[in-house]
Amino acid sequence: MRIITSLQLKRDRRGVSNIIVVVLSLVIIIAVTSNVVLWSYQMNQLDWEKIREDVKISNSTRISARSPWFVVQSEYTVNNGSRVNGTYEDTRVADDGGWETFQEEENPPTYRLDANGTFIIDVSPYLLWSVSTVEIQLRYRTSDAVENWYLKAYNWTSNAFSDSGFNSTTGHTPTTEWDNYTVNLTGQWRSYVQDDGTMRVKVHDEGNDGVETTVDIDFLGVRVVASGVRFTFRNEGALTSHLVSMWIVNSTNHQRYDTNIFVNSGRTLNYTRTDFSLPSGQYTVKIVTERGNTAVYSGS
Ligand SMILES: [Ca+2]
Ligand SMILES: [Ca+2]
Ligand SMILES: [Ca+2]
Repeated sequence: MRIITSLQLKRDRRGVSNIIVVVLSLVIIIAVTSNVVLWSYQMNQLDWEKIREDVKISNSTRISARSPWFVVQSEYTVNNGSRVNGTYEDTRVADDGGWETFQEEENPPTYRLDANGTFIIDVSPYLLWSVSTVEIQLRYRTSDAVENWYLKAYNWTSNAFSDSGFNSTTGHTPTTEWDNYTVNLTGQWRSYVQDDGTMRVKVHDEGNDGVETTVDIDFLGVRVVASGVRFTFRNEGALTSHLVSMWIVNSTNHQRYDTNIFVNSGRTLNYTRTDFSLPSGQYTVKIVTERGNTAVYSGS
């Protein structure tokens, strides 16, 4: 009787341990299978996105691009005359209702005004080798139209303010309303810009005259005209494309550039670079998307 009970107990224990083994095995199988299914689904999702991405380069063109305006960094130095109202910050934005007022020197019968400020061109997106010229623009208003007003820049070679080589050296005759006066430094611009982009720009009167003039300066800025490239991208896919790099390739050079461009589905996007130019002759542009797709454009 005792032997039979003992055998029965052993069989029950084996049965329980078999059940535990089976249950544990099932748990492991389910965990492994679900991970494989999930991983496979994620892979399929990425593959699906990659396949459906369809971005093209529809054009690339050499262009001439104007930079934004670079404005004065600190208060103007008034060499002749005086500052009577406002600050240099009022001259940093055009047509904003704020201006800085200067007055000719009170030394009758002659009145003079001469003020200059420091401007810094951002040379990281506008590399100096790509610059073809520099423009200076003044928006101002005078209390009389007796004399002309002049723009000059500091020539770092001759160490003097000058307008030598400017497209206009005859000054601007004011209307006593708000006037824009723009000069272009032509191919001579390089003498007026330091390697780090620093320029000094001066506004001054025509000369000794008998009328004490007040000058409101609403805006004074400099900008570069740079050569660059404009690319046109077209996203014909259903998903937004993220373009992460670009290659410019010709027979002698393969150059890679980082990009961070998003092109929405169905959209055409123009994208300008002024930190490099297209090589002469036949070239190929290749873009690479974050999903690993590429698009190629050939031009000359
Ligand atoms: Ca004068
Ligand atoms: Ca005057
Ligand atoms: Ca202003």
